[in-house]
Amino acid sequence: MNRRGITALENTTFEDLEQLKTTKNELTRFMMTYKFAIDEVNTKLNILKEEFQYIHDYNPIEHSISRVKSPESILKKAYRKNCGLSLAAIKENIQDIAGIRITCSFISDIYKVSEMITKQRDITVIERKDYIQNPKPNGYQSLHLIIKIPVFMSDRVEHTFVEIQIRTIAMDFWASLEHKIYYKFNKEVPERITRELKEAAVSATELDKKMERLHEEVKVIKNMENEEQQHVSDSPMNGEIRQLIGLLK
Ligand code: 0O2
Repeated sequence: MNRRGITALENTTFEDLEQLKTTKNELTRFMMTYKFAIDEVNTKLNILKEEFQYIHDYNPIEHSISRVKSPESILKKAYRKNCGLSLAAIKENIQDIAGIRITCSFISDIYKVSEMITKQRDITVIERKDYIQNPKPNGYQSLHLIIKIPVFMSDRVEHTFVEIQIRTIAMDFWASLEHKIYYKFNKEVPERITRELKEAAVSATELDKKMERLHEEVKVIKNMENEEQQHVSDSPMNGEIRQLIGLLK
């Protein structure tokens, strides 16, 4: 440690240390709130997944990932938004500190999952951006929700923002690679690449639509098969066979 550092330490009072400890505690609890908010939404997602699978024999959620924004990214965003650096200002103005990304199998699943989440009574929808109905000019597609969820701490309830992005596998594939390419080119992408990325987004949409159509067709075939099976098992002949099997037991 250099001389200046030693002098600073020598001049530190007990009150300074106490203040430092309080600030550190506040900051840790602040960040923990977002982790708990994510835990709560993840629990809801797990319940929806399991129940949906049980009822419909099908799971609309392929996978989901979550993250709490790093303190560095939070500060950068606070500077960019010029919203002030107090915890209260950050809490109010930065709504994506807690983020969850849900990847669905089909476009229709996105809206099903979104509805299942937003109709829960303890969730308040603050904002809904449908970049599927209205893709961004670069081709980006996703359904974005900003929700508020109560987090029950030991001494208070914190109503906490969570950003939820819901997209298909194809949309996610495009967004992940676009993010990488953008990052690699240091945010200055040549015009040809921008155009080709947009074309790739259109191809991803076509793929999504094709898969959705096939999914619907297979559903109709399955339903017809089920009805046929039901018809066979309801027939009087089948009743007699069941009786015979019963006697043989
Ligand atoms: P990160 O690192 O993913 O969190 P905001 O900046 O959130 O206040 P904005 O831009 O209107 O306001 O929010 P929007 O449109 O809802 O987008 C927020 C997030 O969506 C981004 O977060 C990205 O994760 C994603 N996103 C939006 N547009 C694009 C895009 O063109 N390409 C890709 N790959 N992702 C996009 P962050 O904070 O930018 O980044």
